[in-house]
Amino acid sequence: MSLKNKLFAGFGLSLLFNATIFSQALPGTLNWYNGEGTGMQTDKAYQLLKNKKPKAVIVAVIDSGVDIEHEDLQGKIWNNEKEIPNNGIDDDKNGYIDDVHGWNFLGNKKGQNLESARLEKTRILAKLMLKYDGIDPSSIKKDAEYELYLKVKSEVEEGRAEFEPYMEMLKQFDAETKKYIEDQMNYNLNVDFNDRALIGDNPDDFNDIHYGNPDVEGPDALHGTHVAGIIAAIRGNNKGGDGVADNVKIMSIRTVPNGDEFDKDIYLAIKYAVDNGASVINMSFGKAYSPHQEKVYEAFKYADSKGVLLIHAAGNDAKDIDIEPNYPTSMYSFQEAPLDHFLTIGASTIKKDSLTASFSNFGKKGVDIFAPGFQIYNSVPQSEYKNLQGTSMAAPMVAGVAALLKSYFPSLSMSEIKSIILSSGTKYKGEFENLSTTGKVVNVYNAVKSCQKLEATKN
Ligand SMILES: [Ca+2]
Ligand SMILES: [Ca+2]
Ligand SMILES: [Ca+2]
Repeated sequence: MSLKNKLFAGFGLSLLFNATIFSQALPGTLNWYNGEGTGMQTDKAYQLLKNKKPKAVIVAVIDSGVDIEHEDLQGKIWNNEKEIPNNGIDDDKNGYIDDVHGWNFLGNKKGQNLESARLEKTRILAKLMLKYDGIDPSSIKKDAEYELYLKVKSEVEEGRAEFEPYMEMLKQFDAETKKYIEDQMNYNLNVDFNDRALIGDNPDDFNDIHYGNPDVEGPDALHGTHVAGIIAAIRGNNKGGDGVADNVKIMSIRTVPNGDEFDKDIYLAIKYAVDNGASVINMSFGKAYSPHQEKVYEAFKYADSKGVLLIHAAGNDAKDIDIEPNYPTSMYSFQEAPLDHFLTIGASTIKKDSLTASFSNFGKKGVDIFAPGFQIYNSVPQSEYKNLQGTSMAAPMVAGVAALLKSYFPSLSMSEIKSIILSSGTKYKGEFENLSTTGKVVNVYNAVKSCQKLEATKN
């Protein structure tokens, strides 16, 4: 990929977060994702629900943080009723002090927050170079670890070589591009940057869990606030966009920095969400390497056993994830059986003749279904709004749908709801058919009709 393309695809947070940013609403696209045509038919589905009373559902947003004071998220933020804020006491004894709206794993007790981090390949290289750098190759055992060392070394070196020349001409770039290049060189691809020093724990010790702080917004909540808005933004108030679900509470769990998320934070975030009442967990993040994938899978199995639905963005590299995984995944090499409560989501567009978003990952086994992830106008911090795109936006569409269905049909299990989301989607013929297990785009109207039928059999 050329630098220009990379910068475009990667503007601001996007390479890390699977999103591309546009600053203005595009004509004719406001709330398209909830509409008819290629949309999810959410608005039409609400006609079927007029006389039904919903029950609030908690959705955990494991992300960069959420602006919980956003005007379009008022009344939509989870409140931990059993926790008294700011008294320095873990009132509900869940292991987290003053966690009123969620938790921030990327911070310390002083209230300082980690903003930028290395990519996982950079972290792996930093560890392995202590063992292999400067050692005569003929004396080294050529095992899998050594192969990994060579691979990440060349990837990090290639990355740095690509950005290095631009460091000399930073003045020519706008602020956002300049920051992107500097972040790559100083943090993401810098083996010498200790990205866990501020937090102070050992990221490889999963028993070392007393870290973080209650600041669920953090220094850069753009991505997480947009994700939260797609799920929950107030509908029909003529501000920003409409959320998918009208009776949800967002639990913000800050774990995703500008750089790759840590497996330990993801593991703990999932456990936190499950133990504190979330029914759905949105995961709009991903990375190429995952050193503690067995532990992440353990957390997934825990969520699965409790009937909590995990929803993961497929990623934005326009690649087949059946061949090259994007972690976390529903198909770990060591996994005994598929998880019942896991969905991987690709991104679709408003246009029927180019339905697949050009950046979206795909996979006949690894991606379950597609949902709108292009030209999505919704909330960003400071009560503002932006158009973003990415599979990061498609995943919360489905998190919103799952929450909507659970809120209006509480007698249905999450496993039944997941099956209905997959079976009730709109099928499209042609190439699109082969990009996911279902070949479909989510259809809320059909899903509600299926839920009504299933609910009737239970009464
Ligand atoms: Ca607590
Ligand atoms: Ca407290
Ligand atoms: Ca709104």
